[in-house]
Amino acid sequence: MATDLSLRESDEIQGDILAGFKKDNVSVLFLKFEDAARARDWLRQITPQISTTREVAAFNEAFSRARRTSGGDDPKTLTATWLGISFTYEGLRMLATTDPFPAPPPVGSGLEAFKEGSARRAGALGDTGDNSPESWLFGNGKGQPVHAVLKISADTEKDLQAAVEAQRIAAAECRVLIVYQQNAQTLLGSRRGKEHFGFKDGISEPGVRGFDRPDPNRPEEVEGHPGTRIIPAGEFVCGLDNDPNSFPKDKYPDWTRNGSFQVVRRLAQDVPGWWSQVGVKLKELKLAKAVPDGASTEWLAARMVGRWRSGAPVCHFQDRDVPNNPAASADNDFDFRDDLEGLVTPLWSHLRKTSPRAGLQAPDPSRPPFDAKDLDSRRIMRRGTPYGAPFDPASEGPGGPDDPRGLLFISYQADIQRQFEFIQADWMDQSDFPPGRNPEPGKDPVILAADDVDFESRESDGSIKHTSLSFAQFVQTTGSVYAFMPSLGTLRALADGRLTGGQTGQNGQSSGQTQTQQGGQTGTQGGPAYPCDDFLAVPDQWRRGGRTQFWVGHGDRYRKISVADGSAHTDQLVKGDSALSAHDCFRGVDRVDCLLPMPDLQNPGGKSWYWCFHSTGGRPQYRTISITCGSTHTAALERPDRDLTAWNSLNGVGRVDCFLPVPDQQRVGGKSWYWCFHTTGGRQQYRLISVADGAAHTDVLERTDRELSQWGSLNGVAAVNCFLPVPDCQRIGGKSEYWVFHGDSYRRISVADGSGHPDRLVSGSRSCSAWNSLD
Ligand code: N7H
Repeated sequence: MATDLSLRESDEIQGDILAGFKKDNVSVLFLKFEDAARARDWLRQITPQISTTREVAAFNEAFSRARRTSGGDDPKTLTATWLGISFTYEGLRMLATTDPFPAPPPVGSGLEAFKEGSARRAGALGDTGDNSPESWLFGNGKGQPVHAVLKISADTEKDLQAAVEAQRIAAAECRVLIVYQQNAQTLLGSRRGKEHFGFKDGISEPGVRGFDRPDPNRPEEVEGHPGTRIIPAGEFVCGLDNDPNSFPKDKYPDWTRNGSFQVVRRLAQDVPGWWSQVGVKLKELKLAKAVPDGASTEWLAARMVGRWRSGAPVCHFQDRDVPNNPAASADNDFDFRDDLEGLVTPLWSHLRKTSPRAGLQAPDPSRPPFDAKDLDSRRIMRRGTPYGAPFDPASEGPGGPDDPRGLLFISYQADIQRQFEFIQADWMDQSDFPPGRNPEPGKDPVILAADDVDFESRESDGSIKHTSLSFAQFVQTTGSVYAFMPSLGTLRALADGRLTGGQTGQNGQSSGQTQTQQGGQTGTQGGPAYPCDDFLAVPDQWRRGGRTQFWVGHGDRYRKISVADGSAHTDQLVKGDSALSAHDCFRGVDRVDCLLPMPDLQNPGGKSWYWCFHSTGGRPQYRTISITCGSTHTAALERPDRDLTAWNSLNGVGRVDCFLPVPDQQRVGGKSWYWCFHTTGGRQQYRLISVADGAAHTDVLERTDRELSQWGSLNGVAAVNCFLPVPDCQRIGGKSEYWVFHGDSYRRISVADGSGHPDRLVSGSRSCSAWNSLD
């Protein structure tokens, strides 16, 4: 059975939730709306720039592939800048002009936690004393309110600055104030991938059903990541299937569907303080003869975390760290079942406090330990990045002991209460977790200490010795916000002042109630439209009897329509939706990105040939198919999938969206020229390529990528889905006309023959629902 990885293709779920941004440079802008109507204008403007899971997943996959090909170096030319947007409860209410919770959310639920916000939940979370909201830099509920959180992630500092500057201008124009900006960046050199205490982070993230490929031999775990359990997507994305122990998926309000709740916390780390405490505690343990003679500060610190600095787990590498061992650093294949007492990895270590796996003894010791599966509903998706310069005792400036540094902690979950808050309040901050033990294990000494932990060691007679260690706290909460990261559909609805309405199916395209009119205004109209992925002219039905027939692809379906010649270009549905999977030649294809007719193989001997581009499983590929002319139009697979890298001219392309044949350069001198529109690094660009006639169909990159803004006729279009030639307006008076489909709208443009191929907007964007055949 084919593995369902359809979440990788989601245009609805924002990037970063399932497909992490994974960028070195991050800026989080905490925003306040001065004027709700202007904030909606701002949202309408930035929504097309918001990353989707499909884009980020495809990029990450292309990046990893290029890295493997180059023997481990980062591909310098593959870059992307990602944007993610989320809103606090007050922010949602202002945009939607209505209360997102007309009835109070269920008591004790994550929805209630979101509505109350981080500052009001502070007491229960250990955010008291030095950690209390009074000293927070944002989200404290008393200073400037936070309505939205914009996360910007880029490969280089320069790209980040440019993106932040553009967003500053866009926000200022719409009276959206930046009340706080927190920059963060991955540490460099030998510290890469580590947080400020010096430990590798981001190793253990949950796998997600429908997004991560299961291992054929251990289907409950992610392929290539032994020990990483695959858990239901509904634990992170509201409204999707979730664990039976979780908040019922159908009790989430409609506007949350395909969105995720986000926790953002600025956690300041006192690095010298933390390490000197470890040294002091080691001396105490040595005096108590509770540790082996050779135990070092590193040895104890590794037990506090549960992993050594390199990431190697203490349970597999008990005596010392194994630096420069990539397999050990990524090792996640353990579950503590063989260490229920915590003699190897202490029960109070950060790892076991935040994710006890299968090493959690039930309070009644006669009962078996919990199964790791029982704790699936407590997992969170962590997307944090360190901020501040790394500690350097010799530095008087950046890097000095007083220089601010810490972790910009970000997590995604469907239920803030059952997931983030439970981990923090009921596990990390509870001395008696795991429960029923005497002495109590103690709190998490990495983050939430000011408590005694019970250090256990084995005596020579086999008995267990308990040594109490008192830890002070060296991580301080200095800002916190609970936000909601909506689906793309809900973002469009919010920009229209509604909570729902722009909503779509699970991975789907927008239902088309948002219409872009000429001039860039947005309004609503009509029934749902049929957003088009691609058009293919039926080979022998071009302008026959004054009508031209096309197949129109949409997701995993297609239909047949016809368009009449003449000024009205009346369109009709010829045949309703069929499943792509009904044809062998599309087997395994989730969605066709575009079909390119082979220029010299159109109808020789009653058969036409096509390259079919698709990015099933997030991997850009193409296959060759043929279609026979005549009444049945039988389609056949001629050559199976190959990677896009087989095309010289498509080097570095993330996903091919569509080709526009250069009208006066088709089969001229044995070559045909195309503008190739592609999405790479999260944004659409276009390049010019040529394909030669002949068996090899040699392709050449004729001109490298350019921005869409070079096309005056595409002004305001974020990405073109496909071009449809207006059948009776091809090369008439030196001009060819096309309908350009973008989002759930279309417009009409013309392209002139000759050098420069000047383009012109013929008529502005309207909803696709204006087509009878696309309703
Ligand atoms: Fe933690 N650290 O450096 O010690 N964290 N964390 N965390 N954390 C983890 O396995 C750290 C914080 C989790 O599945 C590692 O990926 C620091 C909060 C969870 O085995 C390291 C801070 C919360 C895991 C750190 C901090 C969590 C985890 C090992 C704050 C939740 C996965 C790397 C300054 C409320 C556990 C890895 C698993 C791992 C550190 C905060 C949760 C090194 C410095 C607030 C669920």
